[in-house]
Amino acid sequence: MDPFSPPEGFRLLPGLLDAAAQRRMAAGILALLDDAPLYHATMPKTGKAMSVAMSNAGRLGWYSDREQGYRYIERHPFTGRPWPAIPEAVLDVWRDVAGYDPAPECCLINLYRDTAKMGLHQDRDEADFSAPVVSISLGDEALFRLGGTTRRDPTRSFRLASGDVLVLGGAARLAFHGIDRVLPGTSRLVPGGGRINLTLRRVTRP
Ligand code: MD6
Ligand code: FE
Repeated sequence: MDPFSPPEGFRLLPGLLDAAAQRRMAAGILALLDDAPLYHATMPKTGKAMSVAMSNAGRLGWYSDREQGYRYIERHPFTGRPWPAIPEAVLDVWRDVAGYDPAPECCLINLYRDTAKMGLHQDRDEADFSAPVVSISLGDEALFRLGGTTRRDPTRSFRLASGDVLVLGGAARLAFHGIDRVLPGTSRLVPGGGRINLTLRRVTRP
C-alpha cells in the first residue's frame, strides 16, 4: 500500500532539455554569476547559513537573512546592483510549460556542491499562487522529495536528472518539497561538479 499520490498540478517532464540545450543554459547561468555572485542566505532568527549557494536573475531576487527573513529584493544584497536579466532560453522554457502568460519575475539560481541539500518547504513568499513554479535541473542528479499541502502528508522521492523540468501548479503549487541529497559524479555538466537548479516564479500579481 502506497498512500502517496502527487497533488494535482504536479508535472515532471524528464529530459525536456537535450544535452546541447543543457550545456548552453549552464554556460549562460555561470556567466551571469560573474555579475551576480553566489552567496549563502541565512535563516530567519537563527542566522544559520543554508548549504545551497544562491543567486538570482530577473527583476526580483529571493533572499533571506537573520534580521529580515525570507523576501524578494530588487538588488543583489552584496554588490547592490540590479539582478541580471533572465536568459532568453530560460524564458523559453517558461513559455513552453507554464501555461501562464505573464513572464516570470524571478529566476532563483541554486548551486548544490558536495553535501548541500534543501529541507522540506513550501514556496509561499509570493503574492500570486495562481502562477506555477517551474524548475529546471542541470548537472548532477538529485533526490527530490514531494509531499502534500500539509507537513504531515505522505511524501515520495523522485530522481531529478539534468535537463528535467518540473512544474508545481494548481494544488501542487503549495506542496511541501525539498532536496534530500545530490548524487555526486552523475553528470559532467557543471565544472567542479554539482547541481544547478533554476526556479522560475511570478512574485507579484500581474
Ligand atoms: C531544487 N527546488 O530542485 C529545489 N520549488 O533544488 C525547489 O525548491 C522547487 O523544484 C518550487 C517548485 C519546484 C522546485
Ligand atoms: Fe521550493
